[in-house]
Amino acid sequence: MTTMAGKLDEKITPIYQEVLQRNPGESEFHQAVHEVLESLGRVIVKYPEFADHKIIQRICEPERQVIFRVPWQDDRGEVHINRAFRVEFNSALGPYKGGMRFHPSVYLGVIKFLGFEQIFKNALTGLPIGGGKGGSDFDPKGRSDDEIMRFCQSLMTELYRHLGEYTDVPAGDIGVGQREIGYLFGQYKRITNRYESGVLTGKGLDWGGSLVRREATGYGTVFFAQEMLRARGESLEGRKCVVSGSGNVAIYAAEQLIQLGAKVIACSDSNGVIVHEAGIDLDLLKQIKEVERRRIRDYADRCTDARYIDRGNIWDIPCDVAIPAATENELSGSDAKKLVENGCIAVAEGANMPTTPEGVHVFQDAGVAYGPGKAANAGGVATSALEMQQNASRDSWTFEYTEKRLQQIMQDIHHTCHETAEEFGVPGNYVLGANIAAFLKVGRAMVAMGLV
Ligand code: NDP
Ligand code: 2IT
Repeated sequence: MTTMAGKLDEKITPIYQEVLQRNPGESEFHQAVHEVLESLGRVIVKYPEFADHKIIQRICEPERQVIFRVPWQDDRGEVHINRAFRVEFNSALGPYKGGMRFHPSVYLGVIKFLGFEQIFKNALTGLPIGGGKGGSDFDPKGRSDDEIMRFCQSLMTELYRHLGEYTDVPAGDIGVGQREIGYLFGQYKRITNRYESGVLTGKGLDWGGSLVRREATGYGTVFFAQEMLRARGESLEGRKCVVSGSGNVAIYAAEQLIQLGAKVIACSDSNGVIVHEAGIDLDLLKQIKEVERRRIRDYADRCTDARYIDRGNIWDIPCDVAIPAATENELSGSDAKKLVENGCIAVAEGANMPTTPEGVHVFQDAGVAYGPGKAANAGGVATSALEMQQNASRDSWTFEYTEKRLQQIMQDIHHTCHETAEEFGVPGNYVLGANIAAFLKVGRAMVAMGLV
């Protein structure tokens, strides 16, 4: 449990109190709402019409929430029951869009925090996508392919009725990658008798997927870090970097860091940390995580100059640039202090809300270039929207073209956040810049569409 570090405007405090009272026990959702509401005091002074239309209250209430049972059988025939969610948060800018997370920690509060963040992130991409998120408390660790398939089929047997390329378009997140999207798509296609490519993103390249979608979140996060450094006359070249996690986002953040001349010296999973001062061997990391689906510990067994720290804290490793890419609240106030003491100059969030509110304030007070997840990791969902564009036109783009589009989108997001922060009198504050720019875009669309 974390405390909320900043202050709310007196007109906004009662709105937040109501969110707490209407959504008891959902601490991650409270945290995400508080962070956005902290930024909005200046907005309602400048644009009182948003208060008249109760835009903040409306944005904090999901348009629709679906909770359902997912029964499935394991390989021994034993029956299991999981719970799944889809929170369709806001469709002012486009169909609900956001990933599905399979992890035992999933409950309504986690999906609501992620869905809420997604509204603002998706607005920042400049593409026509609303905000949503889903997931299940299913734990995929150690499950066979057949078990994963049966689980995905059972989940989609309920979820399909809520989806559609113009309605709600899921993708991956923790525990959901191309394999799971394949099983979900197959079942959707079978039930609906429609080859509706644009109903899911993160698909395989042979069946409607987009080049660069796999790499997009990690690459985009690094492009954002590059822009933050460029704005200060610095670069990533020769920088020592630490990337937490070792999943989809972490691996491709590491890959892009290396491509831009930085050195990645550490990564992690929920059991421990790998430190490899010579620089992480990406092929080995991909072999262990993507091909063999094993634990990060194996890296040190196969690479003798790397060290494994069981239960270690990755933020103790001195670095210039930190990329949290595992999960929410993985980087505390004391971790942030340690990073600052060790000379860290930039933090770009690949994960959603990985830094606690105390940690964010430590970075901001120390003048660290800090890019919040909803801006820095928006490259994943942006490329999902590019996948939808390709599906709608029955076309597929080259890697080079798609990567250029991604890079341009990340530069535009950085520019938007940077300029908005200046305009509202808080230069360099990407949190305020991101929250205000995104809120204005969604809020204007909601006002224009009337009371719906
Ligand atoms: P993956 O499942 O591919 O990888 C997740 C990584 O984070 C693993 O190394 C995992 O370790 C670690 N991790 C997950 N949960 C925890 C936990 N509770 N404690 C410690 N470590 C944990 O997921 P992604 O890479 O897709 O997602 C990582 C983050 O990026 C999430 O916050 C996600 O919401 C965010 N994100 C993802 C996008 C995408 O396109 N995939 C887009 C934007 C944001 P272990 O194997 O030990 O569990
Ligand atoms: O958090 C996120 O932005 C994602 N998991 C990706 C969502 C998407 O629809 O591609």
